[in-house]
Amino acid sequence: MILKSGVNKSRAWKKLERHCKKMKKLHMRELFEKDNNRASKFSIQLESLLFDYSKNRITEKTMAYLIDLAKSRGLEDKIKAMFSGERINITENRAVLHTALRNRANTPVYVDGENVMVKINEVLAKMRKFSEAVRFGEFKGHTGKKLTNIVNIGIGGSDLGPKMAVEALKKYKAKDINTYFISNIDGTACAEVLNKIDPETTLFIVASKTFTTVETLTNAKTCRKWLVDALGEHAVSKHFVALSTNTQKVKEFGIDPENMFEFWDFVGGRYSMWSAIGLSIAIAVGMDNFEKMLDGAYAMDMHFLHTDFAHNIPVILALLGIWNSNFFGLRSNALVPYDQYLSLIPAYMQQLEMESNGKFVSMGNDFIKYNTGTVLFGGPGTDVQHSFFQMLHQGTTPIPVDFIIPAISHNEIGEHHEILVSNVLAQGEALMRGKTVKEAAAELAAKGKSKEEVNFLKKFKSFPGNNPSNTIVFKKIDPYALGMLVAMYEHKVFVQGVIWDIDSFDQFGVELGKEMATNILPELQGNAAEGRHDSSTSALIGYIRRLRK
Ligand code: G6Q
Repeated sequence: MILKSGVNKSRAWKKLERHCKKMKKLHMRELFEKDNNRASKFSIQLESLLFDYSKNRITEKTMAYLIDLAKSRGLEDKIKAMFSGERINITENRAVLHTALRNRANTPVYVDGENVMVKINEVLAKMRKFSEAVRFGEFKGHTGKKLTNIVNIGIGGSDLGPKMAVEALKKYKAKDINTYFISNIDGTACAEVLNKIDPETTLFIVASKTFTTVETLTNAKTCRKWLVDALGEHAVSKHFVALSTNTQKVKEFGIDPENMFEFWDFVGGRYSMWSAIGLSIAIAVGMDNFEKMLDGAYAMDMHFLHTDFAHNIPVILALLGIWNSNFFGLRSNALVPYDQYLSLIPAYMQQLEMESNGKFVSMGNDFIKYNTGTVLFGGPGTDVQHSFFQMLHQGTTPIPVDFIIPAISHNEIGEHHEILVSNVLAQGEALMRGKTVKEAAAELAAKGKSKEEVNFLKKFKSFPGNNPSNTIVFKKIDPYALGMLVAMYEHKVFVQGVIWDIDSFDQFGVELGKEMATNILPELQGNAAEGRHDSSTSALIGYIRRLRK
């Protein structure tokens, strides 16, 4: 039977709760000592990607119970429903088909009887034609110059994906193309980019699914004015393109629909970098590389769709997250890529996870009584070892970590990469093993510390260990590996949403603040009488108005 809500009341959940009580008494050190095969037992390889999850507080029984939980939620059918275009985003009555965008086998995918692959392929072809024309200097600016500054104007899902991917694939970028991203409504974001570029050689890409987002439209208007002031109104068609689902609004903004790259409401914002939203990626690294990224994601999609749960990377990744959060009560996760090119991956995944699964109403329309999405934060290693890692090692609550590391660097200089790799491996081992008070005391004594010093310092120098981590290794950061990696996390988020019984594809939570900002704006400008606010908000409006006078 598939439970509609109240997953925490299910038999599978209760079994895990009882099992967890026993597991809480075990230290991972003991689990490793008892079983030499633990690493191979708890790791999965897909092509060059190795997912090692052995450093979790699990046994074979844990995994069997977790898989039972997934099955009891009807996960297999839900996965099929997503891939086949069912309207699984129930609050917005939409299909969820980012997988169709990278359906490299081109098998038909139907929404309301229409094979969406036809229009997906048309847009991919249009992206290829345009990105190549820009890259090879055939599509020129108004004054005949090559367009070498590409400015993506978008926010949230229309910014984070392209920005992250362009950074991750920097090594593949055309040397003469500079890519910029303007997202924040803060005028500084616009000003800082406009200060660096020349209108004659700039292409603005206005990326907005709805074409109604205030930040994007405000930034786009500012950039349009800047361009028109320099080159005149006739220049717009050579310097502005739009990526959107909303042709009407694109027209109203003053961009010719000929210069629009379409996508559709079955593509969620935070799942959209595979669509026309990826145009800046295609221009920066070339359409062949963009398609290799789609190929990598497709390989992960096929693995997710066709592999039994026990060997299915996104499924296991998701279940471990639920195990750590719902059963051990660990409410945050760190994501730490040991690769400078992946420095924006944590911000990207933060939106993916927290916007998708930060929900409190179930698919059955009830308020949920168990924890759903967890906090995700992170940054590139080794930098973050010198900031938040202290808390991972000696805080009062463990924080599960995902470590991501390519075996080979794009910049093999001296020993840099080996030092980097030794650090990531050491962190995982240290977080798992820890150091007992006894071990700390012995070390201090061996260093010649006095008995008093040893007694005083031994607890400070001890580490509890038993902190879960996953390690994801692949050969090298290339477009294909990036595609695999992102698709892996997308599916993880989906699986967790299914188990928590939430709609992972809406984001109503971002709306309340937006509405209130619309009301506050005229009050701040002195164009409207002050509305009804709490005393703190009123006082803040007053104080800022006084400072701005
Ligand atoms: C993502 C969200 C959100 C969205 C932005 C921008 O899933 O929907 O981050 O991408 O709000 O929206 P537009 O693309 O419509 O401007």
